[in-house]
Amino acid sequence: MEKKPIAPSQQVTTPGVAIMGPTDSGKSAIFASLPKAEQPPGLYHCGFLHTASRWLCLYDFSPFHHSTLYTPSVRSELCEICMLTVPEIGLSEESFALLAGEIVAYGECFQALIVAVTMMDGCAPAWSQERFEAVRQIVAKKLMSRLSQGKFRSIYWVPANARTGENVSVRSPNAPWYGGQTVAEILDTVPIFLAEKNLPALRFVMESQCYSELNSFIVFGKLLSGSLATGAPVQLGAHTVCEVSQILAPDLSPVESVQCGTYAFVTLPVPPAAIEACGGVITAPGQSQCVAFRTVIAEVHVAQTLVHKPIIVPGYECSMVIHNYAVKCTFWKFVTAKRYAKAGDTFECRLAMEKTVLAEKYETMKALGWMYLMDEGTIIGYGKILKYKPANE
Ligand SMILES: Nc1nc2c(ncn2[C@@H]2O[C@H](COP(=O)(O)OP(=O)(O)O)[C@@H](O)[C@H]2O)c(=O)[nH]1
Ligand SMILES: [Mg+2]
Repeated sequence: MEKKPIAPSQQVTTPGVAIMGPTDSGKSAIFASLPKAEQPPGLYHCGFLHTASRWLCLYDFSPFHHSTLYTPSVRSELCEICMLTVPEIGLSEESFALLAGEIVAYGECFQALIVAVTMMDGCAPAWSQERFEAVRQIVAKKLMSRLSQGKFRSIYWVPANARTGENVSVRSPNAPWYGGQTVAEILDTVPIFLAEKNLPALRFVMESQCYSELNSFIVFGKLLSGSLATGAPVQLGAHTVCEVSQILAPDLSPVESVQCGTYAFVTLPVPPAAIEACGGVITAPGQSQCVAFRTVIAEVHVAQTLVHKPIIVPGYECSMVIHNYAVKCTFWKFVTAKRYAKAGDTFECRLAMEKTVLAEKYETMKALGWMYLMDEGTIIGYGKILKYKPANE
Protein backbone atom coordinates (compact mmCIF):
# COMPACT_ATOMS: atom_id res chain seq x y z
CA MET A 1 0.00 0.00 0.00
CA GLU A 2 2.92 2.30 -0.64
CA LYS A 3 1.92 5.85 -1.41
CA LYS A 4 5.17 7.51 -2.43
CA PRO A 5 8.53 5.96 -3.21
CA ILE A 6 11.05 6.87 -0.55
CA ALA A 7 14.77 7.33 -0.99
CA PRO A 8 16.68 4.76 1.11
CA SER A 9 18.45 7.53 3.04
CA GLN A 10 15.13 8.76 4.35
CA GLN A 11 14.08 5.38 5.65
CA VAL A 12 14.10 4.69 9.35
CA THR A 13 16.49 1.81 9.89
CA THR A 14 14.95 0.32 13.04
CA PRO A 15 11.25 1.05 13.20
CA GLY A 16 9.50 0.64 16.53
CA VAL A 17 6.33 -1.43 16.68
CA ALA A 18 3.76 -0.91 19.42
CA ILE A 19 1.49 -3.93 19.73
CA MET A 20 -1.76 -2.52 21.05
CA GLY A 21 -5.22 -3.88 21.59
CA PRO A 22 -7.66 -4.81 24.31
CA THR A 23 -6.94 -7.44 26.97
CA ASP A 24 -6.88 -11.03 25.68
CA SER A 25 -6.88 -9.98 22.05
CA GLY A 26 -3.57 -11.72 21.35
CA LYS A 27 -0.92 -9.02 21.88
CA SER A 28 1.40 -11.19 23.92
CA ALA A 29 0.73 -14.20 21.68
CA ILE A 30 1.79 -12.24 18.58
CA PHE A 31 4.79 -10.83 20.40
CA ALA A 32 5.79 -14.35 21.45
CA SER A 33 5.27 -15.94 18.04
CA LEU A 34 7.59 -13.54 16.22
CA PRO A 35 11.14 -14.86 16.62
CA LYS A 36 13.21 -12.28 18.41
CA ALA A 37 16.79 -11.79 19.40
CA GLU A 38 17.62 -12.52 22.98
CA GLN A 39 15.86 -10.13 25.32
CA PRO A 40 18.25 -7.39 26.40
CA PRO A 41 18.89 -7.28 30.13
CA GLY A 42 16.56 -5.03 32.04
CA LEU A 43 14.06 -4.62 29.23
CA TYR A 44 10.67 -6.18 29.66
CA HIS A 45 7.93 -6.53 27.06
CA CYS A 46 10.38 -5.37 24.45
CA GLY A 47 12.42 -7.33 21.94
CA PHE A 48 14.15 -7.07 18.60
CA LEU A 49 12.86 -8.88 15.57
CA HIS A 50 15.04 -9.42 12.54
CA THR A 51 13.04 -9.81 9.36
CA ALA A 52 14.54 -10.53 5.95
CA SER A 53 15.93 -7.03 5.57
CA ARG A 54 15.81 -5.09 8.82
CA TRP A 55 15.56 -4.96 12.56
CA LEU A 56 12.44 -3.78 14.33
CA CYS A 57 11.91 -3.06 17.98
CA LEU A 58 8.71 -4.68 19.22
CA TYR A 59 6.79 -3.67 22.30
CA ASP A 60 4.17 -5.89 23.87
CA PHE A 61 2.31 -2.81 24.87
CA SER A 62 0.12 -2.74 27.89
CA PRO A 63 -1.71 0.33 29.11
CA PHE A 64 -0.95 -1.02 32.58
CA HIS A 65 2.61 0.17 32.20
CA HIS A 66 1.37 3.70 31.84
CA SER A 67 -0.66 3.62 34.98
CA THR A 68 2.33 4.15 37.22
CA LEU A 69 5.40 6.21 36.72
CA TYR A 70 7.59 3.67 38.43
CA THR A 71 7.34 0.61 36.19
CA PRO A 72 10.11 0.15 33.65
CA SER A 73 9.19 2.33 30.73
CA VAL A 74 7.51 0.38 27.97
CA ARG A 75 6.13 3.13 25.90
CA SER A 76 5.05 3.57 22.36
CA GLU A 77 5.63 7.24 21.74
CA LEU A 78 8.68 6.62 19.62
CA CYS A 79 7.14 3.83 17.56
CA GLU A 80 6.30 4.35 13.90
CA ILE A 81 4.19 1.22 13.49
CA CYS A 82 1.02 0.40 15.36
CA MET A 83 0.05 -3.24 15.37
CA LEU A 84 -3.47 -3.62 16.57
CA THR A 85 -4.85 -6.97 17.65
CA VAL A 86 -8.61 -7.28 17.34
CA PRO A 87 -10.38 -10.57 18.10
CA GLU A 88 -12.59 -11.81 15.30
CA ILE A 89 -15.60 -11.54 17.59
CA GLY A 90 -15.15 -7.77 17.45
CA LEU A 91 -14.99 -5.14 20.16
CA SER A 92 -17.40 -3.22 22.31
CA GLU A 93 -18.12 0.45 21.70
CA GLU A 94 -16.16 1.33 24.88
CA SER A 95 -13.14 -0.66 23.69
CA PHE A 96 -13.11 1.24 20.41
CA ALA A 97 -13.31 4.56 22.22
CA LEU A 98 -10.54 3.54 24.61
CA LEU A 99 -8.29 2.27 21.82
CA ALA A 100 -8.80 5.35 19.69
CA GLY A 101 -7.89 7.48 22.71
CA GLU A 102 -4.72 5.47 23.30
CA ILE A 103 -3.71 5.66 19.66
CA VAL A 104 -4.08 9.43 19.69
CA ALA A 105 -2.33 9.94 23.03
CA TYR A 106 0.60 7.56 22.54
CA GLY A 107 0.85 7.31 18.82
CA GLU A 108 1.72 10.74 17.52
CA CYS A 109 4.55 9.24 15.48
CA PHE A 110 2.64 6.30 14.03
CA GLN A 111 2.94 6.04 10.27
CA ALA A 112 1.57 2.57 9.56
CA LEU A 113 -1.20 0.45 11.00
CA ILE A 114 -1.31 -3.33 10.89
CA VAL A 115 -4.60 -4.76 12.09
CA ALA A 116 -4.24 -8.43 13.01
CA VAL A 117 -7.71 -9.92 13.29
CA THR A 118 -7.01 -12.80 15.64
CA MET A 119 -8.87 -15.95 14.66
CA MET A 120 -9.93 -17.58 17.89
CA ASP A 121 -10.46 -21.35 18.15
CA GLY A 122 -13.94 -21.25 19.61
CA CYS A 123 -15.56 -19.58 16.59
CA ALA A 124 -17.34 -21.78 14.05
CA PRO A 125 -16.75 -22.06 11.21
CA ALA A 126 -13.04 -21.54 11.77
CA TRP A 127 -11.19 -18.94 9.69
CA SER A 128 -14.36 -17.39 8.38
CA GLN A 129 -13.74 -14.83 5.66
CA GLU A 130 -17.13 -13.34 6.38
CA ARG A 131 -16.26 -12.66 10.01
CA PHE A 132 -12.89 -11.22 8.99
CA GLU A 133 -14.55 -8.83 6.53
CA ALA A 134 -17.17 -7.88 9.11
CA VAL A 135 -14.52 -7.04 11.72
CA ARG A 136 -12.54 -5.12 9.13
CA GLN A 137 -15.53 -3.00 8.29
CA ILE A 138 -16.48 -2.31 11.86
CA VAL A 139 -12.90 -1.40 12.84
CA ALA A 140 -12.66 0.89 9.84
CA LYS A 141 -15.91 2.54 10.82
CA LYS A 142 -15.58 2.76 14.60
CA LEU A 143 -11.86 3.32 14.97
CA MET A 144 -10.76 5.21 11.89
CA SER A 145 -13.61 7.66 12.21
CA ARG A 146 -12.22 8.62 15.61
CA LEU A 147 -8.71 9.26 14.29
CA SER A 148 -7.60 12.19 12.22
CA GLN A 149 -7.68 11.74 8.46
CA GLY A 150 -4.42 10.60 7.03
CA LYS A 151 -2.94 9.57 10.37
CA PHE A 152 -1.64 6.36 8.81
CA ARG A 153 0.12 6.34 5.45
CA SER A 154 -0.50 2.64 5.09
CA ILE A 155 -2.98 0.23 6.63
CA TYR A 156 -2.89 -3.57 6.44
CA TRP A 157 -5.45 -6.15 7.51
CA VAL A 158 -4.37 -9.69 8.33
CA PRO A 159 -6.42 -12.67 9.49
CA ALA A 160 -4.01 -14.32 11.92
CA ASN A 161 -3.86 -16.88 14.64
CA ALA A 162 -1.55 -15.33 17.16
CA ARG A 163 -1.35 -18.52 19.21
CA THR A 164 -0.18 -20.80 16.38
CA GLY A 165 1.67 -18.08 14.49
CA GLU A 166 -0.41 -18.59 11.33
CA ASN A 167 -0.14 -15.53 9.10
CA VAL A 168 2.09 -14.01 11.77
CA SER A 169 5.39 -15.65 10.86
CA VAL A 170 4.15 -18.49 8.63
CA ARG A 171 1.46 -18.51 6.00
CA SER A 172 -1.75 -20.16 7.16
CA PRO A 173 -3.14 -23.08 5.15
CA ASN A 174 -6.51 -22.30 6.75
CA ALA A 175 -7.21 -19.06 4.93
CA PRO A 176 -6.80 -19.71 1.21
CA TRP A 177 -9.03 -16.70 0.59
CA TYR A 178 -6.38 -14.38 2.05
CA GLY A 179 -3.83 -13.40 -0.55
CA GLY A 180 -1.94 -10.83 1.49
CA GLN A 181 1.33 -10.88 3.40
CA THR A 182 2.04 -12.35 6.81
CA VAL A 183 2.63 -9.94 9.69
CA ALA A 184 6.39 -10.62 9.50
CA GLU A 185 6.42 -9.87 5.77
CA ILE A 186 4.55 -6.62 6.30
CA LEU A 187 6.97 -5.60 9.07
CA ASP A 188 9.80 -6.32 6.66
CA THR A 189 8.51 -4.15 3.85
CA VAL A 190 6.29 -1.39 5.23
CA PRO A 191 7.96 1.91 4.30
CA ILE A 192 8.81 3.95 7.37
CA PHE A 193 10.69 7.16 6.89
CA LEU A 194 12.15 10.06 8.79
CA ALA A 195 9.17 12.28 9.18
CA GLU A 196 10.96 15.55 9.74
CA LYS A 197 13.46 17.66 7.90
CA ASN A 198 16.09 20.07 9.26
CA LEU A 199 16.33 18.15 12.47
CA PRO A 200 18.39 19.49 15.34
CA ALA A 201 21.79 17.92 16.07
CA LEU A 202 22.03 14.71 18.08
CA ARG A 203 18.90 13.70 19.98
CA PHE A 204 19.12 10.29 21.60
CA VAL A 205 16.02 9.54 23.64
CA MET A 206 16.53 7.17 26.51
CA GLU A 207 13.98 4.43 26.73
CA SER A 208 15.38 2.79 29.80
CA GLN A 209 18.49 2.35 31.83
CA CYS A 210 19.53 -1.21 31.34
CA TYR A 211 22.43 -1.89 33.48
CA SER A 212 24.98 -0.14 35.58
CA GLU A 213 28.35 -0.70 37.07
CA LEU A 214 30.23 1.68 39.22
CA ASN A 215 30.56 4.83 37.08
CA SER A 216 29.34 3.20 33.91
CA PHE A 217 25.84 3.01 32.56
CA ILE A 218 24.18 1.28 29.64
CA VAL A 219 21.16 3.14 28.37
CA PHE A 220 18.77 1.85 25.78
CA GLY A 221 17.11 4.28 23.46
CA LYS A 222 16.40 5.62 20.04
CA LEU A 223 18.40 8.04 17.98
CA LEU A 224 15.92 10.57 16.64
CA SER A 225 18.41 12.83 14.93
CA GLY A 226 22.10 13.08 14.18
CA SER A 227 24.51 10.20 14.59
CA LEU A 228 26.28 8.66 17.52
CA ALA A 229 29.81 7.22 17.43
CA THR A 230 32.10 5.44 19.86
CA GLY A 231 34.44 7.97 21.44
CA ALA A 232 32.31 10.95 20.46
CA PRO A 233 31.46 13.47 23.17
CA VAL A 234 27.84 13.77 24.27
CA GLN A 235 26.04 16.07 26.66
CA LEU A 236 23.92 14.82 29.54
CA GLY A 237 21.83 17.58 31.04
CA ALA A 238 23.39 20.95 31.71
CA HIS A 239 26.54 19.85 33.49
CA THR A 240 27.92 16.57 32.15
CA VAL A 241 29.88 15.95 28.98
CA CYS A 242 31.34 12.49 28.43
CA GLU A 243 32.58 10.25 25.66
CA VAL A 244 30.55 7.28 24.48
CA SER A 245 32.39 4.14 25.65
CA GLN A 246 30.55 1.60 23.56
CA ILE A 247 27.57 1.23 21.25
CA LEU A 248 25.71 -2.05 20.84
CA ALA A 249 23.33 -2.80 17.96
CA PRO A 250 19.98 -4.54 18.57
CA ASP A 251 21.67 -7.96 18.41
CA LEU A 252 24.04 -6.73 21.14
CA SER A 253 27.04 -6.71 18.80
CA PRO A 254 29.39 -3.73 19.19
CA VAL A 255 29.22 -1.14 16.40
CA GLU A 256 31.31 1.94 15.67
CA SER A 257 28.40 4.27 15.07
CA VAL A 258 24.64 4.44 14.58
CA GLN A 259 22.52 6.65 12.40
CA CYS A 260 19.27 8.49 12.83
CA GLY A 261 16.23 6.23 13.27
CA THR A 262 18.07 3.43 15.07
CA TYR A 263 17.73 1.91 18.52
CA ALA A 264 20.96 1.24 20.35
CA PHE A 265 22.51 0.37 23.69
CA VAL A 266 24.96 3.05 24.65
CA THR A 267 27.53 2.74 27.41
CA LEU A 268 28.41 6.01 29.11
CA PRO A 269 31.18 6.45 31.68
CA VAL A 270 29.06 8.37 34.18
CA PRO A 271 27.54 7.73 37.59
CA PRO A 272 23.77 7.10 37.90
CA ALA A 273 23.20 10.68 39.10
CA ALA A 274 24.28 12.06 35.71
CA ILE A 275 21.74 9.84 33.97
CA GLU A 276 19.07 10.89 36.44
CA ALA A 277 19.80 14.54 35.78
CA CYS A 278 19.78 14.42 32.01
CA GLY A 279 16.03 14.63 31.50
CA GLY A 280 15.80 11.62 29.22
CA VAL A 281 17.62 13.03 26.21
CA ILE A 282 21.29 12.81 25.26
CA THR A 283 22.45 15.66 23.04
CA ALA A 284 25.56 16.96 21.32
CA PRO A 285 27.78 19.14 23.51
CA GLY A 286 27.89 22.86 23.09
CA GLN A 287 25.70 23.46 20.14
CA SER A 288 21.99 23.38 19.56
CA GLN A 289 21.04 22.26 23.02
CA CYS A 290 17.76 20.61 23.57
CA VAL A 291 15.99 23.08 25.79
CA ALA A 292 15.59 22.29 29.44
CA PHE A 293 12.56 23.97 30.85
CA ARG A 294 10.21 24.10 33.78
CA THR A 295 7.35 26.00 32.23
CA VAL A 296 5.76 25.67 28.84
CA ILE A 297 2.92 27.06 26.87
CA ALA A 298 1.10 24.06 25.47
CA GLU A 299 -1.95 23.41 23.41
CA VAL A 300 -3.86 20.86 25.45
CA HIS A 301 -6.85 18.83 24.42
CA VAL A 302 -8.86 17.45 27.33
CA ALA A 303 -9.69 13.85 26.40
CA GLN A 304 -11.65 13.01 29.53
CA THR A 305 -11.79 14.04 33.15
CA LEU A 306 -12.00 12.03 36.34
CA VAL A 307 -15.46 11.64 37.84
CA HIS A 308 -14.43 13.40 41.03
CA LYS A 309 -12.45 16.10 39.18
CA PRO A 310 -14.78 17.00 36.32
CA ILE A 311 -13.14 20.27 35.35
CA ILE A 312 -9.56 21.46 34.97
CA VAL A 313 -8.74 24.76 36.61
CA PRO A 314 -5.44 26.58 37.24
CA GLY A 315 -3.73 24.67 40.05
CA TYR A 316 -4.83 21.25 38.77
CA GLU A 317 -1.98 18.75 39.22
CA CYS A 318 -1.26 15.71 37.09
CA SER A 319 1.62 13.89 35.40
CA MET A 320 3.00 14.88 32.05
CA VAL A 321 4.56 12.16 29.92
CA ILE A 322 6.82 13.59 27.27
CA HIS A 323 8.90 11.28 25.06
CA ASN A 324 9.94 8.69 27.64
CA TYR A 325 9.93 10.95 30.60
CA ALA A 326 7.24 11.46 33.17
CA VAL A 327 7.08 14.47 35.43
CA LYS A 328 4.60 16.03 37.81
CA CYS A 329 3.05 19.19 36.41
CA THR A 330 0.55 21.85 37.36
CA PHE A 331 -1.82 23.80 35.16
CA TRP A 332 -0.66 27.28 35.82
CA LYS A 333 -2.44 29.86 33.74
CA PHE A 334 -4.97 29.52 30.96
CA VAL A 335 -4.17 31.51 27.86
CA THR A 336 -7.12 30.90 25.62
CA ALA A 337 -9.65 29.07 27.80
CA LYS A 338 -12.16 30.58 30.16
CA ARG A 339 -11.62 29.94 33.83
CA TYR A 340 -11.93 26.18 33.52
CA ALA A 341 -11.76 23.44 30.89
CA LYS A 342 -13.82 20.31 30.53
CA ALA A 343 -13.69 17.15 28.44
CA GLY A 344 -13.56 17.94 24.74
CA ASP A 345 -11.99 21.40 25.15
CA THR A 346 -8.80 22.41 23.36
CA PHE A 347 -6.99 25.42 24.75
CA GLU A 348 -3.61 27.00 25.34
CA CYS A 349 -2.23 27.10 28.83
CA ARG A 350 0.90 27.49 30.84
CA LEU A 351 2.10 24.31 32.56
CA ALA A 352 4.68 24.26 35.33
CA MET A 353 6.80 21.17 35.83
CA GLU A 354 8.20 19.92 39.08
CA LYS A 355 11.51 19.02 37.44
CA THR A 356 13.41 20.21 34.41
CA VAL A 357 12.38 18.50 31.19
CA LEU A 358 14.26 18.28 27.93
CA ALA A 359 12.07 18.67 24.90
CA GLU A 360 11.47 20.61 21.73
CA LYS A 361 8.66 22.66 20.35
CA TYR A 362 6.25 20.41 18.50
CA GLU A 363 6.97 22.26 15.28
CA THR A 364 10.70 21.46 15.61
CA MET A 365 10.38 17.78 16.43
CA LYS A 366 7.11 15.96 16.80
CA ALA A 367 8.46 13.12 18.95
CA LEU A 368 9.95 15.54 21.46
CA GLY A 369 7.17 18.10 21.43
CA TRP A 370 4.16 15.89 21.95
CA MET A 371 2.99 14.99 25.45
CA TYR A 372 0.06 13.49 27.26
CA LEU A 373 -1.30 14.12 30.69
CA MET A 374 -2.25 11.44 33.18
CA ASP A 375 -4.13 11.58 36.43
CA GLU A 376 -4.71 8.53 38.63
CA GLY A 377 -3.83 6.20 35.78
CA THR A 378 -6.18 7.82 33.27
CA ILE A 379 -5.15 9.80 30.22
CA ILE A 380 -6.92 13.09 30.79
CA GLY A 381 -5.42 14.96 27.86
CA TYR A 382 -2.68 15.39 25.33
CA GLY A 383 -1.13 18.11 23.28
CA LYS A 384 1.74 20.03 21.81
CA ILE A 385 4.51 22.15 23.27
CA LEU A 386 4.16 25.55 21.61
CA LYS A 387 6.65 27.62 23.58
CA TYR A 388 8.89 27.15 26.57
CA LYS A 389 10.80 29.16 29.05
CA PRO A 390 14.39 27.93 29.47
CA ALA A 391 15.11 26.72 33.00
CA ASN A 392 17.95 29.14 33.62
CA GLU A 393 15.92 32.28 32.94
N1 LIG B 1 -7.14 -19.50 19.14
C1 LIG B 1 -6.45 -18.39 19.32
N2 LIG B 1 -6.11 -18.06 20.57
C2 LIG B 1 -5.40 -16.96 20.75
C3 LIG B 1 -5.05 -16.10 19.68
N3 LIG B 1 -4.37 -15.03 20.18
C4 LIG B 1 -4.28 -15.25 21.50
N4 LIG B 1 -4.90 -16.38 21.85
C5 LIG B 1 -5.06 -16.90 23.22
O1 LIG B 1 -5.84 -15.96 23.93
C6 LIG B 1 -5.31 -15.77 25.23
C7 LIG B 1 -4.95 -14.30 25.45
O2 LIG B 1 -3.91 -13.95 24.55
P1 LIG B 1 -2.80 -12.90 24.96
O3 LIG B 1 -1.83 -12.90 23.84
O4 LIG B 1 -2.29 -13.17 26.32
O5 LIG B 1 -3.65 -11.55 24.97
P2 LIG B 1 -3.19 -10.07 25.40
O6 LIG B 1 -3.91 -9.76 26.66
O7 LIG B 1 -3.69 -9.20 24.28
O8 LIG B 1 -1.70 -10.06 25.53
C8 LIG B 1 -4.11 -16.69 25.35
O9 LIG B 1 -4.55 -17.86 26.02
C9 LIG B 1 -3.73 -16.98 23.94
O10 LIG B 1 -3.15 -18.26 23.81
C10 LIG B 1 -5.46 -16.46 18.38
O11 LIG B 1 -5.19 -15.78 17.38
N5 LIG B 1 -6.17 -17.63 18.26
MG1 LIG C 1 -0.47 -9.56 27.22
